Amino acid sequence: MQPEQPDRADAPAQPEPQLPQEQNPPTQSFSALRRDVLKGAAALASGTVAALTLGKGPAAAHPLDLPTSSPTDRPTDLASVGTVESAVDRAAPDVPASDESKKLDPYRENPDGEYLTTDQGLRVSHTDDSLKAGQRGPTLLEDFHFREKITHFDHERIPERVVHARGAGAHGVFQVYQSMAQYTKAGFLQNPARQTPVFVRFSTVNGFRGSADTARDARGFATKFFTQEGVFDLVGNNIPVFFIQDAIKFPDLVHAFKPEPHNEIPQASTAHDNFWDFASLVPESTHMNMWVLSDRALPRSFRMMDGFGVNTFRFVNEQGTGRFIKFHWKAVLGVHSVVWDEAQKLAGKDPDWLRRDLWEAIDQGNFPEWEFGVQIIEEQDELAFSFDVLDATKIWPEELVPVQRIGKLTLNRNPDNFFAETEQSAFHPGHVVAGIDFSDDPLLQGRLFSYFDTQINRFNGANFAEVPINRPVAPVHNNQQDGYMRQRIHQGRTNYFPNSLGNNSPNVAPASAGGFVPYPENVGGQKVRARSDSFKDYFSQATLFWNSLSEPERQHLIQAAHFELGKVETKAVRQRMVDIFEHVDHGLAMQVAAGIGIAGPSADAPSVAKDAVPPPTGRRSVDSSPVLSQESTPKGLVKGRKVAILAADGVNAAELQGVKAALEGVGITVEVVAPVLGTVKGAGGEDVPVDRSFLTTASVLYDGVYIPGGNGSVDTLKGQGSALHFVNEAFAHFKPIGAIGDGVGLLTASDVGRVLAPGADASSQLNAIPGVIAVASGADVPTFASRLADAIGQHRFWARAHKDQVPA
Ligand code: HDE
Repeated sequence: MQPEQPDRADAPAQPEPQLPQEQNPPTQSFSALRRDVLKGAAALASGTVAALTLGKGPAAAHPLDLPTSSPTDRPTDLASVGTVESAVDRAAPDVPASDESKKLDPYRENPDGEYLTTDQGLRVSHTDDSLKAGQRGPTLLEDFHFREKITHFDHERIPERVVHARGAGAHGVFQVYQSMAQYTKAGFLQNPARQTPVFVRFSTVNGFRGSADTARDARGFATKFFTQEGVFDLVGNNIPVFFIQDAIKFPDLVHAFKPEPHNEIPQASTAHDNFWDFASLVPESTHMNMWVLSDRALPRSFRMMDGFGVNTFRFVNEQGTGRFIKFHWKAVLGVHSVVWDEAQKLAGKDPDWLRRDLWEAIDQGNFPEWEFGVQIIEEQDELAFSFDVLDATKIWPEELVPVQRIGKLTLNRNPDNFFAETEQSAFHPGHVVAGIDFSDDPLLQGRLFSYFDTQINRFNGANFAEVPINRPVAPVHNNQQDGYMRQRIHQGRTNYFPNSLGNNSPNVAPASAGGFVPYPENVGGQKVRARSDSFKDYFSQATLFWNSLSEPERQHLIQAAHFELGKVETKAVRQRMVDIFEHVDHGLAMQVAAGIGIAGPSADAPSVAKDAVPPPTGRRSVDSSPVLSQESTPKGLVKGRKVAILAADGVNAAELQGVKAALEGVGITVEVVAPVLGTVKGAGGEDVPVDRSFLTTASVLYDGVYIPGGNGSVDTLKGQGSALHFVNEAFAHFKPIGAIGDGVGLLTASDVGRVLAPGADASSQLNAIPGVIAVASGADVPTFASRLADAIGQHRFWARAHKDQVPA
């Protein structure tokens, strides 16, 4: 920080801006950073996070810049984590804090208490009227402030990503559990004490930048590791396979799933003729289409989905030994989904649902976590499996190739600015570090070209790596120069290599000094436009996926196919898709056909995949993989879940507040929903604050519902369609519902009451329904709250019968 200039003596104190440097010097000493971490951790523990705001100026440390979890927090034994505690809660680590996460500090700008200036730093005295010749006269061209303000506004947009346009990002940290030196020399995978800062961007694939978060789609899961040896981008999805095998088909695929070109309809949806026309003609897409029709395409939260690198990469160790690998992210909270009806309603009620969830969770200190996993196949086993290891439409079943959990990712800080960070983050699978290399997977090979090209388009030039969010923390020295928006100021006379006038700097680095040396793979063969026969088993893993799903998941998939294909007007396309499903499973084909006006597979069914070949026999394979079912996902962690309490005047305030406090105590966000905002009067005259009115919220925004007792309250709610609908909808979406005393009456008054046998005791019938907890007035509130929290931890109760009788 520089001393204040005399002519600024009247201005609020402000540090001078600092020139960006190639290697950002630490802005704080380690001990100061440690102090901030401890302060931050203490604040988190005492719940006073809000009081700890960014200090002014570039040198101030953000208490959330640094992680509060340790590599030893490995939640391998999820049972030991407890039912409602996240692994992140455990003791803060005693590992060196890394100055790397401060790299954005020099670029931060905080207007708090400052004067408005032009882009040139000139203070502006008036910004609400343009400069005119007379109060009612024409605007003068001389008005540089007007022209700068409007011109800058006119240029506020950069091209949105052609795919993955809609996204949300967060900062975090990665730590490896133990050295992976046996397999890779990647610096960030050697030392469990090393914290590598990361920036993660989640996205949908199909929709435009303003589309809804909950569209049926794959989700992008792109991670930028700012390692000390350079940036490593793991640009993955939440689905482990892809639609196509060769990158040259990507433009066709994307054109087919995007809105149709003549009328730009539909937005963010594959439910139209073009997409399914393409899918029915490209059988290699079948496996991915099964995943997209499954619940995986409707994540409840970015925090509750797994991630996959999809393509096959290589680990290379110090000895030069290469191995095929696939990358995984395993969500500590488990993989959970919403139902399709809910997803569609969320798209209107809160199109920012997933973005908001991520933001709020991090804001509340419920830091999302994933374990980093790798599957490793030795080179000599390249041909040992029934699938080709280079085929991105295939998984490596975990039963055959276990996922080794090697580290943990924690997202602990929201961006300061969406555009500067999330929108401008530029990912590229070709950003690798020494120790990680590519395979010949033809999808990956094409991606290695595409992403650099796309960034040049988005940033109007090749200097995108100089934008603060993309800057490596490793030093950058090369002879690349000039171009749009060049930031770095190259010093010295030489800008070429080799040179003698500049001491041959910057010089190339041998492998021993960390220089990247491509893996010396043997390649050979004829130059052909062709595909290996080993890629032509299009269906066996689609069948494997189908075989692995639980019954509710299968029904959801069939309903999804009914919806998607039900929107397809061309009958021949619907028929061809049924014929494709016939290759996966006859029962599946028949059930899909039954919902879309098709009799069943046609006599032509074999011809939809003329060049298909069965998987080779005698190689390692499985018919089903239980881990692919969301039924087997971790459950019980409730932090960051949301519960609505339905109330009106006359509510039993003790029952309301007791349950609210207990749920909040385990990290659940609780909102009181009432007919109008303000307060409701408790039966004893207490004022209970209301968080949302029925008009401004909906059951789809919650994981569960609680109805406390209180005659007056429940009588009012029984007379409100919105309250009855709230209950119906939560029930039909399989959500936990709890009610105490009179509150049970709202359940019986809603359509849930129709599933009960008349005359018999309502409460005991309700309690027999999975996920419904109905207790009498005077029941022990903590016990009830703990049962409700346990139910929330189960996510949904798919086994709930009769739900078709209750309208959502
Ligand atoms: Fe991408 N993809 N992709 N993709 N992709 C892009 O790059 C591309 C593929 C993925 O949050 C684009 O910066 C080709 C597979 C994610 O910024 C573009 C092929 C997987 C993101 C591009 C694929 C992905 C992108 C558009 C076929 C999962 C968003 C904007 C060979 C492993 C990253 C951009 C972010 C973005 C090209 C296939 C994941 C056009 C040619 C497979 C998560 O370059």
